[in-house]
Amino acid sequence: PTTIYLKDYTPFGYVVDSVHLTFDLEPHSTRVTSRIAFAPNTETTDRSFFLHGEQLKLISAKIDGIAISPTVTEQGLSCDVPNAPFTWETVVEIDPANNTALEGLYMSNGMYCTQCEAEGFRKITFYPDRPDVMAVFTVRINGPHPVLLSNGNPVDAGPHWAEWHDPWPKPAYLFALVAGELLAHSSTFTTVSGKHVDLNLYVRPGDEGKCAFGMEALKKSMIWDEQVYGREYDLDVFNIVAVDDFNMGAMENKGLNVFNSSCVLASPETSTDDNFERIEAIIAHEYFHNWTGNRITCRDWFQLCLKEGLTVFRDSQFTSDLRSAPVKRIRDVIDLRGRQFAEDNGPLSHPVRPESFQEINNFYTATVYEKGAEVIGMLKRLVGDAAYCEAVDLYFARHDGQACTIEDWLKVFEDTTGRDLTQFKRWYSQAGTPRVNVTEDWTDGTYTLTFTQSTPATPGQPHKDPRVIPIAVGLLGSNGDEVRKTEMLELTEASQSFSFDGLSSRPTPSILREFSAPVILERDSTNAERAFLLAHDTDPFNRWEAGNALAKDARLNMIIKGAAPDADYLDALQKLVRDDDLDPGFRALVLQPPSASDLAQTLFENEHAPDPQAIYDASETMAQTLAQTLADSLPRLYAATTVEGPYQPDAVGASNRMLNFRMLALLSRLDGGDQAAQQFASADNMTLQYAALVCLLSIDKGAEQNQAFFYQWKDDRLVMDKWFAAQVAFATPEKTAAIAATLTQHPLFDMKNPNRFRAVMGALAMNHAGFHHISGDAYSLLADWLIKLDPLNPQTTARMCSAFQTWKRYDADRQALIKIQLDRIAATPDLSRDTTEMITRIRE
Ligand code: B3K
Ligand code: ZN
Repeated sequence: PTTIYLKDYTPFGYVVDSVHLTFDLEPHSTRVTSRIAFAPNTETTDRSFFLHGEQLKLISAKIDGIAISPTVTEQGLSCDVPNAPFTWETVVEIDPANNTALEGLYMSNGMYCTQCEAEGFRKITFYPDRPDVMAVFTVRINGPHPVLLSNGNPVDAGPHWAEWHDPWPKPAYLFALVAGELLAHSSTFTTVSGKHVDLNLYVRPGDEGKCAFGMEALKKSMIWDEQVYGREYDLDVFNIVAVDDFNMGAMENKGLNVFNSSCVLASPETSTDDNFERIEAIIAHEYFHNWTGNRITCRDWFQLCLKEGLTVFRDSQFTSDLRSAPVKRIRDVIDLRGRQFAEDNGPLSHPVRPESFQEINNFYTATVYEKGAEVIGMLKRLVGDAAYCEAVDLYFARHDGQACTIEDWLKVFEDTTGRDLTQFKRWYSQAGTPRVNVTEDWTDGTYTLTFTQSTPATPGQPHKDPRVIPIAVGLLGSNGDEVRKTEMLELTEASQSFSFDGLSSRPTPSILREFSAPVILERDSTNAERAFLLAHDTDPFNRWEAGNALAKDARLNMIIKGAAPDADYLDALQKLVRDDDLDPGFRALVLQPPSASDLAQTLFENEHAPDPQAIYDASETMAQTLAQTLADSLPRLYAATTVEGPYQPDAVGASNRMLNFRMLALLSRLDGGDQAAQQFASADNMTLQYAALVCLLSIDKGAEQNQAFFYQWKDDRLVMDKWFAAQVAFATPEKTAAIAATLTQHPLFDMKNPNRFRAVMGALAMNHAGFHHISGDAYSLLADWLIKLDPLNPQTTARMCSAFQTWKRYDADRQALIKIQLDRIAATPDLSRDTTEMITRIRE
């Protein structure tokens, strides 16, 4: 496979003035007629003419009306063209019904839909399929379906046809088409300047009762973007379509967002609080792309974080504004440490802006998205809120309608603030998570913090230079008062000290408040200090972080030293649980056990090969001890967090239910699951029903409820995904692989549906002790299914290979078992480019 390099970028020799597409829809032989106005690109002298095209049957090609015979390969087509404006016309035939890769035009339950990002448009017609070629599209669809949709505004329609025109020039990856028997849940929105917009959420018949929440989330997003970023919507319609077979969450096609149905459909009976929050965030994310991604797009795919990092940052600001900001921040950091740190500290480590790739779909990663968002957050902390707004305004004013780079993005900050961001740019070019070590000194009334930064080598990057790291620090006095408000220290050197004068006594530092930079902070601390911070820190994130450090240390001591559950930790939690002034969601997060993979990563960093079974055993013992220690408080707090009245997916209710779930989980350790069984039986919403099922499965009970759940929900695909996943995710280690294997034989298991495949195989990989069970059964089961799925759906297969990315953390036996599977996958004949690249990188 060929490797593509950022440094090799050159513009295309031609610009596209307009594109006219006609689709004659047929399941196995859809005809796509294109008429494209090309003109020489004055920015380059290179006039070679190559159009991408894959899996297309060329029927005819013409230049200015004259038939030609271009050279066609598996990748595309080339031919001689005039060195002057010309009209290009082709007719091609494609087979959507046999498209199981779910890229390009494909069929899902009888409906046609498209997924073009990153390079799927080339499976629809011959085209310069690169984001820096932007054009105005007009699309005509001929087909018998009642709903025929494309980007932009509707022009006209008749029986069995519809025409759409998108006035905003866009790259081909934002093209979309949908056709099918769909129902619309409709509403309207009036923009800040008084423009009327029709909003539609299209779903399959039967799903119309699950649209209301998504529609409200869309309107909230539209208002928020006007108010916070000054961004107004720019078409007469905004359409969203829910699709059951989809490789990822959703896609921001201009005016026609396509969503995985799991990321848009919601109802109290079928969706949990977490589902509601996630749906709200994804709808916002895709909507926000209209400006950060669509109006201003990426020059090339190396710049992916330009749109993704910024849009993730925007959607987390949105969720923080609508819900609890501290809870959102804590959850984001848990997620970052779980997924991005694992990636950044293993064989798949790559910079936020990668410098090479074989298959770009393999770079839609936690690093590009979540670390990309953290980088924007750091930039905002460094320049301040007002300067951030000014720079972003300039970005929109200067680059609207353009395909941009990270350099363009940083330049608006340099121009508005006068700062030199050369060193800051290392966040985009250097892979790996910086370690920041802190020591402190207290001499003659001066308190000094000394920070030392270093980043371990990552693939292809043996040497790392120091980065600019914003470190938010506050100081607390002995009674818990803040003696120094939060200050943003800028660490720029490999090692640097910061002093604080005028203090009457040695303070307790609160460092890296709000998790001000995506680094690993190394600092010697005591249980007493952590308990103090958990009780008093004025920064909610660090308050949680202190509890999290206690929680992790207590478990690590059990694992490494065979210690008993730590009394200080148990005591601190007892105080926390009794503190009714604290937000229930916050308390739930402190009570949430650190994830097994987070513990494994920390063990590995401290030169202990993690033993997944030992991590599991320690966590079980801790849960049992915690339940006994908190026994008196559990029933009271369980009752106090039971939300009365009909279910509402609001933040306050969800926050109470988070703590309610923690209480039930602990209660189940004491009553053998009686309370959970009762809750399961009486639940009138999925949050409570699913929580009860999870509590039961986690103590290896609930067979009866599991079956009842199946009969109640077997006709609801999305709830069935939960059913498949829960049984695997919460299985005990020795049973996990067998349960997953049995479920793959279930009549409702369908490997072609990515949600169902991920429900079983994703849950298998997430069940840490089960996946890494020393039998090796889970490793070989996952490999079997990756090998089966690869010829059908390379994208989903490649993504799931990352389950193996942490393999070098583990002991020699497990490494040997995993190596066998990696070799076996690598040796599979005709393995896709996607999976080949992933396995090669992981094996290195
Ligand atoms: N931009 C899409 C992701 C496309 C993934 C292609 N493999 C969704 C999003 O980030 O909003
Ligand atoms: Zn995105």
